Amino acid sequence: MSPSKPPATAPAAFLGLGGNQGDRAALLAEALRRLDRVPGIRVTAVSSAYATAPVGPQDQPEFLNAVAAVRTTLAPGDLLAACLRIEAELGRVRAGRWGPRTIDIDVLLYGEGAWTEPGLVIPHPRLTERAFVLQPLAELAPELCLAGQPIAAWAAAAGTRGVRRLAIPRLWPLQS
Ligand code: X6L
Ligand code: MG
Ligand code: MG
Repeated sequence: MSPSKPPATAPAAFLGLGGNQGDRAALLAEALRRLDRVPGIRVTAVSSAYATAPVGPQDQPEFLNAVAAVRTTLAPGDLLAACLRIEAELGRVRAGRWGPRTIDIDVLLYGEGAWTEPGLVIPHPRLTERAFVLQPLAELAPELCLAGQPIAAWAAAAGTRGVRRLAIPRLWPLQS
């Protein structure tokens, strides 16, 4: 392992990944590989992939969503910058609000903390409403407490409508 990989004591963060253009599974896997290769980011666990109905504008293809746990020595803003760089590398074109995308990588949680800076709010403000992130996040961290309730309770409240867990593709462990 590279010496630049964060130690197990580095803050744990959770990233939400999703896309609905191109080879969605290959793009998710490539995004995870690129995240893990960033100095200061180590991917430690990845949820199942989920096929999810689009939320917001519905005249677009079905999404593939997943959540990754990472350890990072990067500050939240630098973690977000790495996510946005990988989105751009993987062909994301920002066309209109909430439109189709090859890959979207959101910083959902960073340690126990709350952070706000221009362009970044942690915890992600709509995290507690969206089944397409709560279901995969609940696989990785069901007992993690968010706004007074465990993730599992938020996930149960959000339900599974429009969200289907897939046995394949398995996104983890990363293939070299
Ligand atoms: C009214 C107006 C109600 C807008 C909801 C919801 C907008 C979610 C944007 C909304 C509204 C979003 C994904 C997605 C998007 C994704 C699935 C967003 C940003 N990203 N649907 N829709 N997965 N299934 O990753 O989350 S656009
Ligand atoms: Mg985003
Ligand atoms: Mg998003």
